[in-house]
Amino acid sequence: MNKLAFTNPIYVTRPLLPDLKDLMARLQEVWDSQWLTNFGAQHKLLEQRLTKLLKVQNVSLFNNGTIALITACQSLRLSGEVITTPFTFAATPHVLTWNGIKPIFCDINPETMNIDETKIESMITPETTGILGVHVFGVPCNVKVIQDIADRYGLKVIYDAAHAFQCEINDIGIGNFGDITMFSFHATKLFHTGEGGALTFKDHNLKQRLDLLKNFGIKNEEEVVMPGINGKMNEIQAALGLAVLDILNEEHIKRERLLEVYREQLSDVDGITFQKELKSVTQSSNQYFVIRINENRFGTSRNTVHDRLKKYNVIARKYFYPLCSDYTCYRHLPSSKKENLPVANMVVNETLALPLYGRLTEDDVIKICDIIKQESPSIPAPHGGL
Ligand code: T4K
Repeated sequence: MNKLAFTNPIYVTRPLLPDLKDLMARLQEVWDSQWLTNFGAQHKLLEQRLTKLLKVQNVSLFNNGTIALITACQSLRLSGEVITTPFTFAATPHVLTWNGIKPIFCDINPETMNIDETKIESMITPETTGILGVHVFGVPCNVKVIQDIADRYGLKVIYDAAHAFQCEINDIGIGNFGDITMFSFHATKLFHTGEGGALTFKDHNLKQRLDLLKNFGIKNEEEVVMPGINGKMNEIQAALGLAVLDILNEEHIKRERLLEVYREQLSDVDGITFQKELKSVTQSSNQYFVIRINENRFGTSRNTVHDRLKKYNVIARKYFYPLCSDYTCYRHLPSSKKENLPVANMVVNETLALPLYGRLTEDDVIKICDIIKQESPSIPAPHGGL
């Protein structure tokens, strides 16, 4: 391995870990209560704190983001077809399939990499019941236009905000848009509970329905009123979440600085572009840093940059390659045809998620950028001659 390579692997992310003593203090409360799951005190407190932090009216916690999204589709009684993006993690279209719904893949906007709102309307059929947008890498969809379309056609809107924790549009929490928004609290997310997730929504009536759906449909000891699932977050997950909340702000600030360094280092490189955020975004999620590499202008392909970084022990990720529309379970769908998704098919071969987490140093980021820039024939060799 090259002598300038990192000694330990630099992953795309690392979990935010509270001091063990702080976590133990919370776990002590759980132990004292002898209450491990089924809507305990930690669960209640985390729901309260997240309602405030996310600036939303209702939060319902789940054991993971995927089950939360499956339950969201159930709660709104979505059926038939739902229009979504192919440029996302596998969970997004899979939750539709698990609900017996056909995912209809819509092309994406090349700058935000989100569902192209100008193409949604042409994909609506009599079978369409909803739109499932993804705020990919934490950059919001065009929520206003999507809501206008939904209102005109009587469709429900669900947002997969797995990456968009604490993102705000004009100071409004991202979880206020659409009928329901899902957040993932997986270990790889800035705010996490190990595994976990949540739904946020404005309609207070949904709270009761969701609480039933995530607890087998059990209303009381003698009544089961709907075919629910087990989607409950347990007390240990919630306790971890509460401990992580206490150090979240510090992590945001550290990531903010690392993002500045990435942008300083890479903004003038021909052939490298960043995901574009709407001007209305007043708070970013700082969840991922994803670049696009145009092979013709940069001189080297995304795949080559990825492989070279790996030689230096930097494990960047080609999120979200392959497109969901290319999975064996979806490629037969008419909407999956490459000619229907030209932008998504181009973007998916150009994106690279670079390491971003608070324990990285600014020097680490500069070194990662040097390795990347060394790829470009138009740029002089970086310090130290890699
Ligand atoms: N919708 C979207 C748009 C999503 O991105 C996701 C999840 C979901 C829905 C579903 O939400 P959940 O049901 O997961 O709550 C990871 C995560 O497992 C997944 O949650 C996440 N999206 C996706 C974008 O990333 P992988 O396959 O990349 O995970 P993995 O294990 O390769 O982890 C990535 C890197 O993180 C590793 O190289 C090292 C580091 N890592 C990971 C774990 C688990 C750690 O340092 N410590 C850890 O404990 O999917």
